Amino acid sequence: MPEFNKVAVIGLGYIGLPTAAVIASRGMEVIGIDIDETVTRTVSSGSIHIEEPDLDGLVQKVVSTGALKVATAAEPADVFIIAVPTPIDKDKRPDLRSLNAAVDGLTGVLRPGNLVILESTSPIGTTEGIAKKIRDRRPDLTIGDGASGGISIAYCPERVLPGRILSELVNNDRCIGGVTPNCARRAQRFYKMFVRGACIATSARAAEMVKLTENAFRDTNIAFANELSLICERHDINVWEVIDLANRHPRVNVLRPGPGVGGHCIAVDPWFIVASAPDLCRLIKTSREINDAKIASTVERSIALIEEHPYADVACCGLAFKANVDDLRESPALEVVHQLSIKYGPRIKVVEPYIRKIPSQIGEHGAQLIDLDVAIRTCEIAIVLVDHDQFKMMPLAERRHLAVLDTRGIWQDMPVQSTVGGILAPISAAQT
Ligand code: SAJ
Repeated sequence: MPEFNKVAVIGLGYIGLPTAAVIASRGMEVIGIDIDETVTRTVSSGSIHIEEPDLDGLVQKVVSTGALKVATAAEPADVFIIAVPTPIDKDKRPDLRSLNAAVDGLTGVLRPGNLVILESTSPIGTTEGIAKKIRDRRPDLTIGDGASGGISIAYCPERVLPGRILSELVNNDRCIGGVTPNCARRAQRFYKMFVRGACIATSARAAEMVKLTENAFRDTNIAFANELSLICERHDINVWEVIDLANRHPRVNVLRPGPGVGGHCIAVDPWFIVASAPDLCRLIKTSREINDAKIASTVERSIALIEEHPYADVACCGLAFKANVDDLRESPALEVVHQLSIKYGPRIKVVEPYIRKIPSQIGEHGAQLIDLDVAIRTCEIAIVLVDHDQFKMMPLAERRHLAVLDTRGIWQDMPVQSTVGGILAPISAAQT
């Protein structure tokens, strides 16, 4: 009899739904649990509520075979995977309300020998806190190895990149932290059933710190690139050229500057570390502040360019937090366009191929969502905020008339006289 037959995945978002679908496709019985009935309705009809390559086909398949079912409350299973949002509150401290509700929901249905795994990004000590809560509420259960009837509790952070989730879920290495070594080994056995990457056991606290470290590391590196872009701008040097040339050094790999850092992970997780040791977190906190400040400087640069063309319409290219996704959460592009729409109203034309409806906070000022080719034909100014492939592929001949602020460095082929920190100066007739 296999050790793990039925798996409950709590939270059917960007991580939970693909995880549930992949596990179901490996022959296990999966129940996807979400408190949002529109989500469970969508999934139970074999559809999806998020944009992710190939996920629709996989969900359709596992729902139609009955391997993936849904519910709005926890029910008994062998394994529970918690994949609910763990955002920050207005004081930039972890907001664990969804996580606590998920743990409360599953405590009542736990049975001896269950395995409980937390995948949500969490502050250090959260997994041990879950073990304590379970011990307090269910004194009939012990924590330990499933073989002796104990409940095993582990932390295994998700590491997948939106846009490549299905492949990274299976191929990435996993770091698995148990509240005891036996808990880690048990969770390792579970992940090996569907993960091709290495599954490495550690303690729960170390695994929590590993996850936060990964995203804080990336945030700090992007902050370096963003700060560099401002310094290059001051010195009238093309930052993209500097980065390309510096990266030819065998031990240098500068990341790309942009309009700020978005998404629900990198713009959020470093604050979990800061909240845990405020007196020690100088670099991590400053990096967050540098990346956040890039939004304001992008707005400032946009205004400077728009003011040079008092009657021109402005094509704002991209709202998503990064290339080739539909996700607008914590998106710097969305914030930049929001601020420009307040100032310039109907002159703002938004191009975002991944959404069908303009967000209300932008639309209410008269800005419209239009197609890229229309925007390029009818606008004189373009502000590139996201490096979607569709924007990259726009031929030079069709966009050479534009005055461009290219915050992502994707249109570096424009025949300009000077490039200033990502700004491609407007081309005069004499220059072309
Ligand atoms: N960005 C830049 N310059 C760069 C790279 C990224 O400005 O050179 C910006 C992006 O445009 C975006 C933000 O950073 O606004 C974050 O994008 P990302 O692609 O770096 O990361 P996410 O948020 O999509 O996913 C990250 C990943 N973490 C790391 O790469 C360390 C992913 O593996 C995690 O699973 C995910 O966070 C998560 O859920 O924690």
